[in-house]
Amino acid sequence: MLLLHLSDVDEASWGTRLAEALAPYPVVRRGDAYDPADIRYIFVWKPKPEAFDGLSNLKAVLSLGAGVDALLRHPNLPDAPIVRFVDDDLSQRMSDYVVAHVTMHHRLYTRFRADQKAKRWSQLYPPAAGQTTVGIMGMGVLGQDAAKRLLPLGFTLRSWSRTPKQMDGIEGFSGDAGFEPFLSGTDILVNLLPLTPDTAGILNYQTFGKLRRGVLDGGPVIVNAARGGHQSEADIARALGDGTLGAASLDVFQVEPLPQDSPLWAIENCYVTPHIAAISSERTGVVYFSSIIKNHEAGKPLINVVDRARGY
Ligand code: NDP
Ligand code: OXD
Repeated sequence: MLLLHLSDVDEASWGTRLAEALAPYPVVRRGDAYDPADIRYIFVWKPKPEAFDGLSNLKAVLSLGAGVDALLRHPNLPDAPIVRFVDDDLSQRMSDYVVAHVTMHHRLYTRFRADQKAKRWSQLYPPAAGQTTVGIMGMGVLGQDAAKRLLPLGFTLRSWSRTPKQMDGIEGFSGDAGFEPFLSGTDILVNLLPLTPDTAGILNYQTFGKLRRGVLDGGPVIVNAARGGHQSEADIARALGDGTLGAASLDVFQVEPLPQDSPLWAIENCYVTPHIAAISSERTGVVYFSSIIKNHEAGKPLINVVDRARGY
């Protein structure tokens, strides 16, 4: 039996579609009558503290989110494998966001927008894409997809990951020793890391100060589409104010929704979006999670299982 526990998501709609896809396999929702011991899979997004109570025969926890940092912090998380969402549609949406913000900053949007407001005709030629280096932190599913879509646009690309990665046309850096060399040649820093104890707070003033200066007018740029816990918002505000950073695009925040009194709302060269870079689609998600359950029930191994020791 599959149990749904989806907060802030249309649980009824997911439930109906999963029941259709899995029929005759039983699917239940919170509030339905069921014996917790019959639940073999639970499908979660922002599970409440009691979400896993009594689920003594769980075969897997299915995470609607690609990022599992909050799930791993759940106080009553059972010791079952966690399967996270890995999906072409999700990757495409994330890359859409990354490409939009990288190209916007590469073409000095902040500068020309300000010029237009001031009715100022001031010619300044942005560097060619090839002269601009985009550094992607996190070369997993989403980082690799973003890189694949930025490459044909002509950008010079580099990546940073925990273990060494080789991708055609991309200069790879890894580990602690590779971090500063990676930053020192980066003009636009894109964060697609998972949030773990090792990556928390990585977007800080010290990091910003190590990025390359002199290529983009106004200073280097950061694009954070991963997690708010990666960034110090006080440091971002400071760096945007004193020119250490030329601009920032932020989709995620330390506290969401971003509090009304956050200075980030009003900073001209800060582009705030409300955690919408990439949504998990119901259409593709139902196919993905139902096939994982069917395959596992048929004796096949689970895929995209989170490594709890690594934290992602
Ligand atoms: P993956 O697990 O596929 O990739 C993670 C990458 O980060 C890997 O390349 C990994 O290195 C690298 N990494 C992990 N720890 C470190 C470290 N300490 N130092 C250097 N590199 C490290 O994740 P995804 O690409 O699927 O997703 C990334 C994140 O995007 C999610 O965790 C989530 O937080 C966020 N996200 C945000 C969304 C939004 O709407 N804003 C939507 C979906 C996801 P290695 O390859 O060596 O293992
Ligand atoms: C995710 C997210 O991790 O939407 O999937 O942030």
